[in-house]
Amino acid sequence: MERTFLMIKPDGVQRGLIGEIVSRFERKGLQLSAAKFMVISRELAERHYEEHKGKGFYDPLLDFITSGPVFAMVWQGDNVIALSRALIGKTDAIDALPGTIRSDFAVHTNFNLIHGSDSAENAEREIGIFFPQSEIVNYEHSIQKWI
Ligand code: D4T
Repeated sequence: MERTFLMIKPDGVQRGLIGEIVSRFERKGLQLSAAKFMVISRELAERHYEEHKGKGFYDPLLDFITSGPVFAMVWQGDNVIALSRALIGKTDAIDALPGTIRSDFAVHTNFNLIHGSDSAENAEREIGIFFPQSEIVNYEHSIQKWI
């Protein structure tokens, strides 16, 4: 089974969308493995977004992601990386398909509510940045046989 890192960004928290967003992943049948409500340090933000260093939106992105609390999570399930990216929608809300989180709630690319890992490699890297092994909960998700 695959794992991914999802994070409701400061705009999603401030707009009161944690419950709405989490419920979409729950209803899909994915399994929550870890969650943490926290304010990201500058150093952690730099590690998380290192692939964007040097781009025009990098500094504003770091300012934004450290500007308030985020809700960081690990989810697991078959194809969870692609499935969660599909539920989230394209980066720019204009391109996001109706019914996706970004289409339903986001207006601007820099306030796009949630991050989702885009590859297995990045998922493991990001999970490792945010969660020590001891905070990841392994348990039997009894509905899995029906998903
Ligand atoms: P994240 O990584 O936050 O899940 O977003 P995406 O995977 O959908 O998009 P990304 O990595 O290309 O961008 C990371 C982050 O930067 C913001 N951003 C992006 C921005 O403010 N302006 C831009 O032009 C782009 C491309 C939004 C998401």
